[in-house]
Amino acid sequence: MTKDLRLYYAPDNASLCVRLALEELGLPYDTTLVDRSVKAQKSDAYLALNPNGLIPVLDTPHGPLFETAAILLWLAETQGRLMPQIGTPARMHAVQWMVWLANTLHPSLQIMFYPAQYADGDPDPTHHMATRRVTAHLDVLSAAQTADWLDSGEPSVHACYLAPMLRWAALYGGGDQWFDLTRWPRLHEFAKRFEARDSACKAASAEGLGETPFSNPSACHPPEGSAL
Ligand SMILES: N[C@@H](CCC(=O)N[C@@H](CS)C(=O)NCC(=O)O)C(=O)O
Repeated sequence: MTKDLRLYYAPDNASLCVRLALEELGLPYDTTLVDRSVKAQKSDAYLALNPNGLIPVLDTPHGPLFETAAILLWLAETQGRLMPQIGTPARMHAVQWMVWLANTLHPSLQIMFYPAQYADGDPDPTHHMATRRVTAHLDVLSAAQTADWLDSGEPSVHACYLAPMLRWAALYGGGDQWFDLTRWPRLHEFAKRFEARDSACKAASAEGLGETPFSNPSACHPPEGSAL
C-alpha cells in the first residue's frame, strides 16, 4: 500500500536528517533513491519536485516539500512532537537553534565540502576559511546555555539535524583528520547518546552508516545508491 509520505533521498545526504525524524516519529513512509552517480537530482522529473536540484524532498499529501529545516519543522508541527509547543518560552530558543543549524552551520559545512564551488581560482583559502568557521560555530554551540536539546536526551528535530552534520564534518570535511569531536565533550556525548536511539540505528542500517555513525563515523556502505 502506498504511504502518505515519500522521502527522496541519497545515502548520507541531508535526507538523512529527515529519515531520522520520520523514524523518531514512527511515521510510515516510502523512499525513492535519487541516484547521484547519474545526477538524478538535476533531472527534469526531480526538478519538478525541487527546482533547486537538491536532496531531500519529502512528498506529502499537500505536495512536495524541500529544504531540510522546513521539512523537519513541518513534521514537528503536524505531529506535535520533536519541538516545544508553539507559544511556550522554550519554543523561542528552539526556533532560534533550528534557524542557526540551517542558516549558519549547514552553509559553512557546504562551503567546506565544496570549496571550489565558492572560490574563483584556488579553493584552498576558501576551504581554510570554512574550516575555521565550522570550528567557531561548534565552539558557540557547545557553550550555549539555551541549547538544552543537546543534553536532554529527548528526541528533537535539532538532534536529527545536528547529528548528521557532525558526521559529515568528520567524513567530508577535507581530510587530515582535522575533525576530532572529542574536542567538544558536550557534542561528543550528544552524538553517543543520539546514535544509541532506535531511530538512529534504523537509519544507520538503511543507509549503511556503520556502528558509531555520529560519534566516530566511518565511510558509508549503502545498500543502494551513493553519498556523492
Ligand atoms: N539547503 C538545502 C541543502 C540541500 C543540499 O545541499 N543537498 C545536497 C546533498 S547533502 C545535494 O543535493 N547535493 C547535490 C548537488 O549539489 O547537486 C537543504 O537543507 O535541503
